[in-house]
Amino acid sequence: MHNVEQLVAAATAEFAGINDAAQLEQAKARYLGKSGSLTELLKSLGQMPAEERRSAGASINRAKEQIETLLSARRETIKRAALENQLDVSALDITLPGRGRGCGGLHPTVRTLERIEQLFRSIGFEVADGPEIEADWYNFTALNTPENHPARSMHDTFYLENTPGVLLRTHTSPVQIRYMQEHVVQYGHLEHMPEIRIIAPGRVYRVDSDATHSPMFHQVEGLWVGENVSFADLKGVVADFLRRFFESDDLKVRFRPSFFPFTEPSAEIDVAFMSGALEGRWLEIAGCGMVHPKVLRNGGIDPDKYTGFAFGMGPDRLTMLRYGIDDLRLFFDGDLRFLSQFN
Ligand code: 2NM
Repeated sequence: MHNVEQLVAAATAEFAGINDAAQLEQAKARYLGKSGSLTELLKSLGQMPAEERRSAGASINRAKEQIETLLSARRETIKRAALENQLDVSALDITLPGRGRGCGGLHPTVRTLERIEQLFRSIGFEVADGPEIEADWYNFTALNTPENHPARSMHDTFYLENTPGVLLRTHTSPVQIRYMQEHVVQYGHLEHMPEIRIIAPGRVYRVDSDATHSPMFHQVEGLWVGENVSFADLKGVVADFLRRFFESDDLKVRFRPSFFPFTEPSAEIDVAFMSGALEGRWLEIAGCGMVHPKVLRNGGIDPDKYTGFAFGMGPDRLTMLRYGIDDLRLFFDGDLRFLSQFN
C-alpha cells in the first residue's frame, strides 16, 4: 500500500530532524494520535472492499510498529545527547588554575596572647593554665571576695545548672590559687622556697554584652611571689612590659590607687602614648596590687614570710589599642574580611 510506505518514510525523515523530547512527542501525535495520519488510515479501513481490508490492515499495523520503533530509538538518542551535553557542561576543567587550600591564620587576640607570653617568658615567667569551669571557692572565696559581693550574683556570673557552687571563671585568678597550692606541695618544705613567677592567660566569662563587652573575653593575669617582692618590683615589671608590648620607650605609665578584694594596696594602671591618634590621653589598661595576705594563705603560702604582687589585663582591649579597632564584637563575629587583615 503506497500511502503507508510514504507515511513511514515521512516519519523517518521527520523524527531524524528532531532534537527535542517534547517536539518528538508532538510529532508522534501527528502520526499515532487520535486524528494522526496513521489513525485516519486505520479508520478508512471500513470503507474498503472486504478483500483488500485484510492486507491493508496488516500493512498499517506493520507501519505503526515501525513508527513506534523509530520513536523509541529517537527518544533514546535525544536522551543520550542531553546527558552528553550535561557532562560536557559540568565536566572538570583540569586546565583551570587551582583555588589552593588557603592558609589559616591566628586570631588577633591570639597574636597578642603569644606576644605577651613571649615578653614575660623573656623575664623568667612561666605560662600557667587551669579549668574554665571552676568551683566558686577558687573563683571567689579564695580571692577574699565577700559572700555578698555583687560579682557573685547571677546577674554577673554564669552558674552551671544543677551543680551548686560551679561556675564559668570570671577571671584567671583561680589559676594562681591552684598554682600556689601545687607549688607549696612541691617546694613548701624547703627553707627557701623557689619564687613563683607566672602569667595565666585564657578565656573568662561574665554576664555582659555590648559594643565593648563580650560574655566571653580574654585575660592575662600575672603573679610574682617571693621573699621581699615589693610594689617597686610590680611597677618595674609592668611598666617595662607595657613599653615593650607597645614598642614605645616613651610610653607614660601611671599607677592610680584603687580597690580589689584580692590585693592590698591595689592600683589601676593607665598608659598615655606620646604619638599617634591617642597621643596624650590616659587610658586605663590593667589592675594590680600586692597580693592580700588572706589570698596568699588560701594558696598555702605564709604571708609572714612571703609577699607577692599580681596584675590583670585584657588582651582583647590591648589588641584594640595596638591596631586601632573600635568595636570588640568584630573579634567574635568570625568575619574573615576582618580576621584576615592580621595575617
Ligand atoms: C587584677 C588586678 C589585681 C590578681 C590577683 C591574683 C591572685 F590570684 F594572685 F590573687 N591574680 N590576679 C589581680 C590583682 C588581678 O586584675 C584586674
